Amino acid sequence: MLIIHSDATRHRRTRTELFAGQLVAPFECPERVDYIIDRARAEQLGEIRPPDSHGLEPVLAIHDKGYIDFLEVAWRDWQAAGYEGEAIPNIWPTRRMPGGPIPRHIEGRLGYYALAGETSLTAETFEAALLSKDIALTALDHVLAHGEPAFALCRPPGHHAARDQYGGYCFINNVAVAAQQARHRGCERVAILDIDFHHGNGTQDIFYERSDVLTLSLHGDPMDEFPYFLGFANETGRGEGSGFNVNYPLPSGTDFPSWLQALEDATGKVRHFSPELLIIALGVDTFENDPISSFTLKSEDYLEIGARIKRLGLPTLFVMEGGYAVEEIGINAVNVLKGFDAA
Ligand code: SP5
Ligand code: ZN
Repeated sequence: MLIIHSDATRHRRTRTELFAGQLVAPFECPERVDYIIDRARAEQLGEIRPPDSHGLEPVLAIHDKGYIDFLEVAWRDWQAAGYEGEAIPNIWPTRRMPGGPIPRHIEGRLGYYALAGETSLTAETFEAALLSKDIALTALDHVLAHGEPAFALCRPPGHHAARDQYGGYCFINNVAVAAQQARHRGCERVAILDIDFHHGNGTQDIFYERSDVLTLSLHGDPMDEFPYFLGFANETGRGEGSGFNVNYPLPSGTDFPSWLQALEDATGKVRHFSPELLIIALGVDTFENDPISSFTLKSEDYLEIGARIKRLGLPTLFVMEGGYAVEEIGINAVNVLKGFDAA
């Protein structure tokens, strides 16, 4: 399988993540990509190619212009305010004070555009987010041109990012940008199947009122897990999009047999939709030793996941999302791709 990868993803290396009341070394670190690419090489998974530049237009087909402009200047404005740490929001337009104008001060603008406070913004953030979507779009080019699968080794991840919000380590929604680009290039129906441990809230929200992009997500029950405020089973789409969003909130401790049942239901819905393109939001934070998650999948299980996805017989784009058991992330992510290729 073709792999799109860039060494430049390592330029995003933040120092701080707000976690459990402390600033800790971020879970979403550059070494994640090192382990995956090393394993892909060792397993001779396929050719590794750098991304091509795709410009901003595909991004603006999904994201708000004001939001993208904010990402571009946020670090400069944060520094200009005299702040010395990495940029972290500390106030939001919450339930009792929504609806005002977008603030002028960077502290207010951070809260306006952030959906969570764990994701630090730094000098390299905007460039990194742009590179990550170029990786996804280059892999998409290959799938569309040849009908063959491809793996976009994206970092930072994307599925938590909404039209005008960042957080959950995500800034640009790579799978959404790729899906919209595929629509633009003539795919009538696109399915996005999100198997990251966390609900793909950004992706759901972006396509919630559309019937041309089917969104499905298997994830930890938001009653107990990030992002807490979206991802419930009764969220099935709105208007035109009614019936075109499917959520599988699963309890803490979910094991592989139970997880597979949800996957089988989801693949049945994908089949029924008969998309021209399948995009997998590939997170491996469902792994038993993941430090921030609570499912119990084992490394060998990821082979079976790849095989099940292959059975759909669709042109398939894999896009990397989460996975924080860094030493095992290479084995787990590459096992999905190996399982797909072997089936
Ligand atoms: C792309 C991706 O996987 N983003 C995940 C972002 C999660 N950030 C918040 C982590 C907070 C963990 N809290 C643990 C709750 C109890 N399991
Ligand atoms: Zn995740």
